[in-house]
Amino acid sequence: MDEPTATSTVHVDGHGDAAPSKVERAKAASRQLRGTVAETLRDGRSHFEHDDVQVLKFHGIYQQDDRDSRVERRHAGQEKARSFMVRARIPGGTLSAEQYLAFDTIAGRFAHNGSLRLTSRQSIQLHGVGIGDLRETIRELDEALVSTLAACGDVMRNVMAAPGPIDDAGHRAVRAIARGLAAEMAPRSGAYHEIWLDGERVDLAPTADDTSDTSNAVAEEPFYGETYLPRKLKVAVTLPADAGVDLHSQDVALLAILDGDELLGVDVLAGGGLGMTHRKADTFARLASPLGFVRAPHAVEVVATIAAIFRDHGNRSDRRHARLKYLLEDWGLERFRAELQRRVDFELLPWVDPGPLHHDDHLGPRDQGAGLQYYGVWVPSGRIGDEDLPLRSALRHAVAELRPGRVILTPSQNLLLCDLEPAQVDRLESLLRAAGVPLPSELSPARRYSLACPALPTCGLALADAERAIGSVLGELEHELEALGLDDEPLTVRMTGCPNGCARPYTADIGLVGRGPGRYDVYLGGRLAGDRLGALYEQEVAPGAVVEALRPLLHAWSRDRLPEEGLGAFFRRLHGGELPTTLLTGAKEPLRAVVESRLEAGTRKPDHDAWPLPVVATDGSLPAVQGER
Ligand code: SRM
Ligand code: SF4
Repeated sequence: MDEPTATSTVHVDGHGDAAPSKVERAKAASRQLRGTVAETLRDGRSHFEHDDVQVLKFHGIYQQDDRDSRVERRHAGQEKARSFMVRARIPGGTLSAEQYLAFDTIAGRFAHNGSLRLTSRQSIQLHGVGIGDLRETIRELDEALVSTLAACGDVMRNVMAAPGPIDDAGHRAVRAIARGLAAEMAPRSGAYHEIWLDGERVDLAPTADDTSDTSNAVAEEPFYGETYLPRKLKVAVTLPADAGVDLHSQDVALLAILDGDELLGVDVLAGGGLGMTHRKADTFARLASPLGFVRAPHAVEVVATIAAIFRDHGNRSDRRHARLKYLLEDWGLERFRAELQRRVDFELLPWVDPGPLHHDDHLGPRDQGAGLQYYGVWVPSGRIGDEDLPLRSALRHAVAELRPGRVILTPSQNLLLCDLEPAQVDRLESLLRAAGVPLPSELSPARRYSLACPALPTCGLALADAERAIGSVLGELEHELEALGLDDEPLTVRMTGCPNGCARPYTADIGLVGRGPGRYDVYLGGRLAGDRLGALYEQEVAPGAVVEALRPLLHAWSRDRLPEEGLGAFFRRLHGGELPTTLLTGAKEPLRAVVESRLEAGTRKPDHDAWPLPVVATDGSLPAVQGER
């Protein structure tokens, strides 16, 4: 591919007349992700300083501290209890059994409580790694052929892919595109090897304080240049039959369109993203808009070109506005499309109707084809540890004994053991049962589909608990739903410790978003398919008061819902067409009072289409999803 290269990169420019952000300056001075990371490690320091903290992210490493002990330590005049989160890059979430076992071993040696944390983007994080163990952690992952480079930072992040291990043409195509993208968009800098693996330093001009000569930067990073992207870029590849990657939350999503076994091409969506900031009305969550369709050979190039437009025109002054969604909003879809078309020598064709999209969490025993089966294991909030439940030991035992051909991580923080004989699936279930691990068939839908982010005590941005708080909320909700006869109804509950949206709360039926310690904003109106944004229902609710806040609505749902109508859809119908917005901003008034007064007046009659889709493309609407869950 000749185009796109970094030759047109706006080096350390800001946005318009505005100065570049501190992070832009740190990137430019880092000499392709080197900074002084190696020196800090060599000198045995306890932590990294500011610019290196930014550089480290590109290596998949976050400097964190134990938020639980922060105040106490400050009062005692002690340093923060610092440690590191290490995130891997695992395209499409696919690991071999050996790689899974390597993660388990490494977590046992270096991570807090030996736990592994599956992420909402099909990856694994290790928390609590000491600074002195970082090199060994990365070296051992490298030996297992796993990299952490570009798991974080202003690059294309871990590419998500339809998780089903099915060996059909659609899944094969999706996996091939995801692999192609991961290879094409990986940073080329030798810094990762120098710092973590072989220690050999390649000295590059320009030096830290001379950023004017960019020729070496472009030579080493032909795509990313010296300042990489303005912000992260999240990409997913999927197909209508297995569309559970939350494609509308992605910066760029590709939806494979097949005719029989032939891959015709991909529908392209762009500009999704969920992060926003409380009380900052100019930040918003946005669903990706349909851009068009490109033929199969151009699938990788269309993403690389969108990334290049983002690289060249994204906001480099204000990181709150640096995501692709803001560029799309600033420019409008037509200008963005025109720029994309101008840069490529293939045609951007009209969006192809993909038909209904099917969401599948792949949990429990499933046929895989060719006499094989796979089994989806439910992992509460993605945490594989041995503390509350001996899940880590049970999975280690199962993977070591059964040697599944693949272990696939799903976008719902779960894990699939694949390529098994039917008898092995029986054995797996008995191992899980013996360890007391709940089987998917034993879970309520609310629990099964739930997601929570790590939040406290590791996340530096958390305002409240999530992973540690969701269990009690689910328990109370299950109780209420059971009493109302709704315990079998599919329902998504997602909880985050802040409005950044890491567990994708705004597209859930019920999204709980941390506002402060023990206080959550409640969003309603999404659904399992992730293609609807919710709206703010109530503010600052304590976890123990969530069910109470929802009770009138839950009662009305049990009474007046239409067949197949999920809570989010019911809420949207109740509110009719009067919900104000195409975008969800941080400045909304909560809707609870309006909804409750409607409920007192009686549920409005069905009017499914009245709720405007949050973002409707000029040339077509978002695809329909099976049912109205
Ligand atoms: Fe996230 C930042 C965890 C998926 C939006 N996210 C963070 C950090 C790194 C906090 C930080 O910057 O210091 C969190 C680490 C916490 C910890 O202790 O582990 C963190 N994000 C996660 C994970 C682990 C949540 C999970 O429960 O699985 C997910 C890791 C995915 C991966 O493997 O790469 C994760 N984050 C997401 C998603 C969901 C998705 O991508 O599908 C989103 C919403 C989509 C989006 O990007 O808009 C998301 N994370 C953010 C944001 C808001 C970004 C924005 O531009 O608005 C931040 C804050 C930031 O980047 O400054 C953030
Ligand atoms: Fe941290 Fe907020 Fe993301 Fe949760 S949503 S992991 S609290 S940044």
